[in-house]
Amino acid sequence: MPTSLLDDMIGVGDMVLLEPLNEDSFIDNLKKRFDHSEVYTYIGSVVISINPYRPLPIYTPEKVEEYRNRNFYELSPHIFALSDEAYRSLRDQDKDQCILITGESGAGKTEASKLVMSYVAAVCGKGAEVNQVKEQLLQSNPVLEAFGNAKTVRNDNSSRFGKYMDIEFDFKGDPLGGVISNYLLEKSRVVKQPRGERNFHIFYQILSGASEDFLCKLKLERDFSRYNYLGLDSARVNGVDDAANFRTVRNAMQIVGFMDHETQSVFEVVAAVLKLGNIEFKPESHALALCSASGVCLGREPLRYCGNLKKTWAYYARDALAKNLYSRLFSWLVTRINESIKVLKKVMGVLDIYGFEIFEDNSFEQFIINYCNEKLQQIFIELTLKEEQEEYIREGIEWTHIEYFNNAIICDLIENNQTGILAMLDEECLRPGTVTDDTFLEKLNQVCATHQHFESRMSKCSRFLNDTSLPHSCFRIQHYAGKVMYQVEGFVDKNNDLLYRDLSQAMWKASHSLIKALFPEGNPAKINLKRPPTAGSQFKASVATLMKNLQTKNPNYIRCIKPNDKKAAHIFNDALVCHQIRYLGLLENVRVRRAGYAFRQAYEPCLERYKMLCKQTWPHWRGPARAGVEVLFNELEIPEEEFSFGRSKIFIRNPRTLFKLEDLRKQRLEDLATLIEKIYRGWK
Ligand code: AD9
Ligand code: MG
Repeated sequence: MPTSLLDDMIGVGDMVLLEPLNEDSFIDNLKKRFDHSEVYTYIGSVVISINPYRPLPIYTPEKVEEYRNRNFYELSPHIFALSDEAYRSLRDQDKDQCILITGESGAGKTEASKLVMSYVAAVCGKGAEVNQVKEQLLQSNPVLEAFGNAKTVRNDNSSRFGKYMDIEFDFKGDPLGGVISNYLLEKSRVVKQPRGERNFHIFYQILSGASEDFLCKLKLERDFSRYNYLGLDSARVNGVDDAANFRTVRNAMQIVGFMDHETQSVFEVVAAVLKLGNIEFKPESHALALCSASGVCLGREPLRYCGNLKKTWAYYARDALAKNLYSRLFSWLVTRINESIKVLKKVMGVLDIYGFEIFEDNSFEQFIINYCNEKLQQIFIELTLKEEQEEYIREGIEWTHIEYFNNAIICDLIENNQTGILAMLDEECLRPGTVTDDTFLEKLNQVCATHQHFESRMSKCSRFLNDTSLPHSCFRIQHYAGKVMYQVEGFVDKNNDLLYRDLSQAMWKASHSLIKALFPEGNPAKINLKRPPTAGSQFKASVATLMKNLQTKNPNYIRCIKPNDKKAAHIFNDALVCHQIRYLGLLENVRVRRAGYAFRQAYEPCLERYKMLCKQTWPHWRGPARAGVEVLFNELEIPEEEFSFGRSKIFIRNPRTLFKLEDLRKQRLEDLATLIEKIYRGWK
């Protein structure tokens, strides 16, 4: 199949046009494009995005203008084209949209979500009021990133929480506001970070960027190494200016609408968390005392907590308090931002979660993060097919169902109400008697042993008895994106997420009004003997709500791919990319798209593009566009089985037909050019 010279060089922009189609050609195409700084490629309307790991000059205001109001396929693939399409469908067809951004950690999801938001902000409405709304929406990003992102081994700016933001528009398509939902912050990071990683950015930002005066007020010292919670390695990150970022965050908080005293309170809590980490307990004192004397600024009154806790428990309680304080502060920030930006009209949702991750040691947090990614993959599968099917039905076209790998089975392993891992974990956490991580694992071994995607050496199933790569204290899940071994240690505790009631009460008694507000359950008048829901079940419920919400909207997909493990520009690791396109199911995606009708286009633009190929339609066709396309296809003798006339669009089955049209068009243009040149020469 001849493709154009340009395609040979930089690859085809839409994988649907790739000939032949196989894994090698798929990767080769991505690589060619990547080498030519073409980081976006389509599969139909799905955008594949490869992280360039360097600034590209393709997000300028001029580019925005270029993509504005243009048809999806008219220009080279770009995240702006998808953003434009989504925005216009929302504005003109009144269809709620959602943008689903997936990919593993470091693949570029967060950057993509910001690009979508900034594109939409650039093209929608003007005027002082609208601009203020836009600014508030955009500036919520630096605030949440400072508090919810951190440097990990995989990504220097890794999201440690999931975020879904609905941007709300009025009937004219002007933005009115938004609502943010956040998903489980990885709060264990507050007290401990894996080697080579950092705590949340805000801690380093405040120490680097706050004035002497402000630090003094907060009773903080500038030196990171003074704080136990900041760990020792990787305090500075290459290319990251913590001090400058601190100014950005403060400015953003102001734009979002935080009052000065609120900002002050927030930083006081951040300082309190840092100082909590430095509290030490003497072996002989079996009492835990959190008081202002120890440097924790929790209000004017000294705050004391005395209980009969052993030393290890004292540290445990201290860390539990720090984690709770911080994660509640985070949720409060989200609520507070929502207060500034909330209204309810037609919406465009942007989902940017933490990507699938495999570390050396994987714990409860990775389990939750990877579960969330399973659910998103699941919704991709459901909605891609659903959308595809619906379009055929809408347009009155017949089509046959195509099989697809379905990860529902893995979701079920995790979330099944009776036999899922989360249910097992909850059951253990609620069971009276001695409950440990090991008893939880035993239970898993009994219930999940025969599940295809579950592996454990202790399981009754003898499949893994001799697998020495799988320690006794671990279980392994074969996720859609790869096998992950989870250390069971800490699961029960993290799922329980209990804070000693006395500590909640102590916090509630603080004279610091924000801290008091963060611990409402500490109010003795409101003692609730019912156990709070576990971390796992809360997460499951919020993910379920999210999925329901997404299903009511028209989906737009950005599939992010990470080209290398080095966070480096210009490196394209074939094996790594191959692994990702496999688990993302991208090849199947192309096949589904092709098995039905590879191409579809509304009648008008189709006629516009090809009318030069037929005398009756060139240069003008008077009549409905559909009839024009009919005449055109007749004249070109395109076999009948190759296309279908839908209600508003022409559907073309085989990409070859499209190639043929394109080639004819190119030929015709060349002929015209030669002709014009001849005439021109004749004149001379
Ligand atoms: V995680 O699951 O939150 O750990 P993400 O969100 O997928 O991950 P992120 O968007 O944070 O990854 O991208 C990682 C880094 O890659 C960014 O900090 C940028 O330095 C770099 N990046 C990503 N996308 C682009 C881009 N379009 N242009 C330039 C980019 N650099
Ligand atoms: Mg991210």
